[in-house]
This record gives sequence, C-alpha cells and structure tokens, in this order.
Amino acid sequence: MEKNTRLILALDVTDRAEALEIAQAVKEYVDAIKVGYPLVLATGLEIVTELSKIAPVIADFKVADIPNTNRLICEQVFQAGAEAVIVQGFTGKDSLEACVQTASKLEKAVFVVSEMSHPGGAEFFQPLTKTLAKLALEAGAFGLVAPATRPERVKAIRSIIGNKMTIISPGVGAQGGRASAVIAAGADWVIVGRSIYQAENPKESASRLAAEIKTEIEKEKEG
Ligand code: NUP
Repeated sequence: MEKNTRLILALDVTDRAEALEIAQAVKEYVDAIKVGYPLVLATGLEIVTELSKIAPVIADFKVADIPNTNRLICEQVFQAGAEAVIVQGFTGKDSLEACVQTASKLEKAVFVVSEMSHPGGAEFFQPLTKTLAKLALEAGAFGLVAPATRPERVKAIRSIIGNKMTIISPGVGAQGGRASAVIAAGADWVIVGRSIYQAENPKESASRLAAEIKTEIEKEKEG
C-alpha cells in the first residue's frame, strides 16, 4: 500500500456493480479500498478479488476469535486478494499473534482497532486504548485504527507508538471528523465512506478530500 493520497475509501455499498463503478471512478484519489461485512455479505468474497485488481484492499472484518479461527479467517481473506485485514486486539495476545503470523507468512498486513470512532467507542475502548496499542506493537502489527472523530485521541495514540506503526483513521465526513484535522493529529491515512460513495459525484468528493489532505501535508512541511 503506497502512501500517496493518504485517502482510503470505505466501500460499504451492497451492490456489486455499484461497488465496482465507484472503485473505478475514485481509484486515482485513493491508496486503498476498505471493504467490510456489508459488501462481502451481499456479494461474496470474490468482490475482494475483483477490487484488488483496482486498488489494494483492506478487509475490515474486525476479526475477534480464538487463535485458530482467527488464522482460518485471515487465510481466507488474504487468499482472496486482500493486502491487509482489520482485527480486534481485545481477544488477547495469542489471538492477535495468530493474525500477525498468518499475515507475515504471506507478506500481508494487520491493523488493530485501538479505539472506535462512534460515540460508544469511548465507553469500553478508551480505558483500554493504551494497552491495545502496546499489545499491537509487541505483536508486530502493521498499524492501528484510531478515531478521526477525536483527533486528540489520535495524537495521544501517536505519542504512545511513535513512528513504529501506521495509523488509519475512520470517522471523517458522515461521523463528523475532518480529514485535515486527523492528518494534523498524526494519522497516516484517512478512511472515508459515505461522504464519497453517497456523494452526487464520488470522484469529485474523493478529489476534494485528497486535495484537503495534500494542503494539510504541505502546510506541515512548510511549518
Ligand atoms: O472505529 C471505527 N470506525 C469506523 O467507522 C472502525 C471502523 N472500521 N470504521 C469503519 O470505517 C466503518 O465500519 C465504516 O466502514 C468506515 C467509516 O465509514 P463512514 O462513516 O465514512 O461512512
């Protein structure tokens, strides 16, 4: 996954043709496409293979099971063509390590959820965020998922992990976060769903977000 526009599309539509059409329309503005249960349950895992021909795919299955089941899930996801998988860390070190080991054998990546972006994400995750971030770091995960709705939390998470892991951050647009603010807080990538795929013109929306991110990065370089 190349760090170029630093924008990831969350493709939560449930129609195969629409998914492929949007992916094609926005591909020049996104570094990856994140797919999750809505699209895969509606259309089948083959959609991962199809989308992976357009852009690198991150499979957002928030994997949260015993080590053996986690391994089996990750194998399916990677065999289908995904470059990365999103997993939960609260299942413990052994379960998380099963995902990381499966990924590293296939030269793939694991992102661990450190704190979720919705209001309820503050309830159970927040007291555990630091522990989850450290666990992910020790297990050798590639990165963390952190909330764009709370840039101050992204900043705190960045200060825990330094530059040892990447941060991908959902919650921009429909959930209220701003792309520039979360990039300024230390996120490597911004994840955007509805603001792109529900827009009148998804390509224009993706282009606008990519431009906003670029402006923020240039500002940081100058300052
Ligand atoms: O904490 C999280 N928040 C979140 O929104 C972790 C996630 N994986 N997501 C996902 O990001 C969510 O499932 C959706 O696919 C995407 C955000 O979409 P939107 O709010 O931009 O439409």
